Amino acid sequence: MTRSVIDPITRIEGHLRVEMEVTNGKVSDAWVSGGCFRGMEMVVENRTPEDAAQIVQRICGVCPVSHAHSSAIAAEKAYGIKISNNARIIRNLLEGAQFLHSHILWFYNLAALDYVNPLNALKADPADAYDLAQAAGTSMNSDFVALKERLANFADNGQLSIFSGNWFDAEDGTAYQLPPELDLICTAHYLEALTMQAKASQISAIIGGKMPHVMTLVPGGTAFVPTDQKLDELKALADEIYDWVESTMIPDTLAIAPYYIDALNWGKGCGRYVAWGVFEGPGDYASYTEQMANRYLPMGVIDDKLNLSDVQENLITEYMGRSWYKGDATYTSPYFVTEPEYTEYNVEDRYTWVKCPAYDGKPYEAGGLSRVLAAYKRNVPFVVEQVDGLLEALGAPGQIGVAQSTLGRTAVRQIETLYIAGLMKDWVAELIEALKSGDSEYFREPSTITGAGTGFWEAPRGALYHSESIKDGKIEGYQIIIPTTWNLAPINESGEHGPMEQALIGNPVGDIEKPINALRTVHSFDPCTACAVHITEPATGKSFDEPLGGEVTWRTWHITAKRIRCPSSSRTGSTLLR
Ligand code: NFE
Repeated sequence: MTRSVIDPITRIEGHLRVEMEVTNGKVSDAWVSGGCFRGMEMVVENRTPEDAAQIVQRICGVCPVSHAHSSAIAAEKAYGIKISNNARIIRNLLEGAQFLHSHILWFYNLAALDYVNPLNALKADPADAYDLAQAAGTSMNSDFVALKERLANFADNGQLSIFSGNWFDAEDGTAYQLPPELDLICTAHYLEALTMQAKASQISAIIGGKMPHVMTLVPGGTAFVPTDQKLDELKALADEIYDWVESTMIPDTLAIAPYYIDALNWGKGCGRYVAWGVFEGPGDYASYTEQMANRYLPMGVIDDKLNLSDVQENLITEYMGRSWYKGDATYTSPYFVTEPEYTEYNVEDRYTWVKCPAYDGKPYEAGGLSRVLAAYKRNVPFVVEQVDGLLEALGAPGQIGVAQSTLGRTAVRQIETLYIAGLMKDWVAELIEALKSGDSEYFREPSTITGAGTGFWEAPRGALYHSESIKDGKIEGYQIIIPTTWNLAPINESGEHGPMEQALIGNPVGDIEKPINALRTVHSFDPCTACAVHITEPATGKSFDEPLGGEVTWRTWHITAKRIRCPSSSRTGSTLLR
């Protein structure tokens, strides 16, 4: 038995440590630890819900729109507002643009370097790369000859820049399996992906005023009023992103997958899934449950036998006993409590700032796989067709279980990306039609400013929950459960590991220093520890009722707990804290 530790995990958002027990070449036990405290709930107390929708976006620079959306929905539920049709479409476009940005970023720039070795591309014959790209049906828009020269210059200078610090030499150089020509193609697309992310963020900025941290998503609807010129710009951008996702991201996934097919055999995790649903559907609804079930990516709770049910809010709990919070209570939604109390890093006791959310007392996975499974179980036609096609391409027709794996989790998210890219085109067309018909309602005033509500929504990384109680327009209590909190949950009160910990157990480890398969599994969840936990702001003067008392040092991270900082983005935060 040996311990293998990855700390910090790179190519994610935030600060994550993974500790594993390795026995006979496999992970036999695992603990994941988020190394920052998030106190955003405390920051928004006594503010207005309109302020909260702005402030909570500062939880993260990658998924701010989802936080604004979930917060706005919570306020709308508290105030009894149903938003207008125009607001619904515009907010879907804003959310969709952020999902596309995040999914493209994740696949190419965060996860792909676990499978693609740009240094091996130096051995590629560019002419063969064009032939291979054509055979794989993937795009040939980049100049493979020029790219190879660029990579050679990088290597000659000994400065690998964005490609440095990876584990391309893991397992004595056998961990990366792609032929050099496919490495060259995917490296070209890695760079194209940066441009496509910028285009997705352009959509966010057109509608949201800026990105990250948009200005126009407000409780009651939207403050964005489209003009013909802006609609033209949105249409052009949506078309371009769709074409790229369809012609590049999907075929690349199918080209890479056969070389790592073994990764269908591990990384399953807890095998239970939560999705609250995202992208509001058209028409009226009689209940919140009906609203969530009719979203374009619908709500669903899926148990370990893959049975689907509707969400029941009172089954959502948070357990404190293995995290750095006071006591070991299990709280039930919406009566959650955030009282930080750092002790020490000890995997036998408390070892993370991430709380332990559960549904019906059990760990549940959140994310793209959860959403796609919920849509599949609810017979969303595009998703059913694409998932069946993917399973066939992976050599497992009809076997939905293979999606429950490291490679499956990575691949199905591309289906979701294509689905959302297509919906973006539809929503632009729908908005143009709505405006032509003279619909000009964007915002609805509340008739009361006291109440309580929960915003069930999705961020790119999964099920997102903001819940608030409001009295006379001021927030009395606010709680958030972030997607990555579900996935990075520590051991629960029954001794069961959280979803990522379970997914790591059983992973083959061929190189104790560079456990690349564990890294592939971690990245398949696309964790954002910065979201799952967070830091609050000294500049606001906001302080805790019971400060933690002095400086807490935990490995490389220093948290001055008396006056904690609320970064405008997680990256800024990590830099400031170092
Ligand atoms: Ni910081 Fe986030 C997303 C949220 S974390 S990225 O997506 O909420 O899971």
